[in-house]
Amino acid sequence: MTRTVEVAAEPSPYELAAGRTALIVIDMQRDFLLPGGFGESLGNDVDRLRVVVPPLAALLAAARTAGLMVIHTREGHLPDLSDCPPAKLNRGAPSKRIGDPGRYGRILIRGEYGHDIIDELAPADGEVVIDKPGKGAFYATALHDTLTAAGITHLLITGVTTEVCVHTTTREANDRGYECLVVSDCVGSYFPEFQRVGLEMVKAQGGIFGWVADTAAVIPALNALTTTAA
Ligand code: C5J
Repeated sequence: MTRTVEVAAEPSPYELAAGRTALIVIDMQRDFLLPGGFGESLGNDVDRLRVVVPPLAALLAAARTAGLMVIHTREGHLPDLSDCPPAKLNRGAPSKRIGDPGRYGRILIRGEYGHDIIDELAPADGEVVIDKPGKGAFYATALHDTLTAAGITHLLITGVTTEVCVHTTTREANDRGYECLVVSDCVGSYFPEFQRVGLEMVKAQGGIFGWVADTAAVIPALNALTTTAA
């Protein structure tokens, strides 16, 4: 029988299932988070994303100790941009487009320094890294097959940005039958109102996309999973 631990979540308690839960860390990339990077060059305040790093590092450590599968994602494109639709390429500030030179290499291009994950949250050996061309982590990737093969049914969703890649991935996961909990202090937006409303939308209408809880609720539950496994 699968061991479960209850997380005090909204809109109702969430059953954290041992062996069936994965932690998804979305797009904690230098291009989005580093001062002087792509995100900041668009006029955004990267500190709004950087507040996520300490709680997410603590959650990652607890998830690793509890033996959860950990999946990291990176948004980005091939150097020849053949996987980037014109509709995506041509939007945004004309001087700062995907593939243009940026402070940390070509913007959102695989293999560039800025495309990779920040040092504080670097993937550990054996953790899966999904390179995704879209906002959603399921689109044009092996994520669903990877999770299915591992018997994963529950997702703890974290990363940036709340209303873009976190929301798109959460919605895609719902349509594929996953039970999603968005960890509120481990997701970030450049826009405070989008952060607030983005989280409201997940848990509205009885949890239309899933559950919301913070690390103060999730980490003790992970620790309890670790303890009961011993
Ligand atoms: C954006 C993302 N905001 N990871 N990407 O373009 O949310």
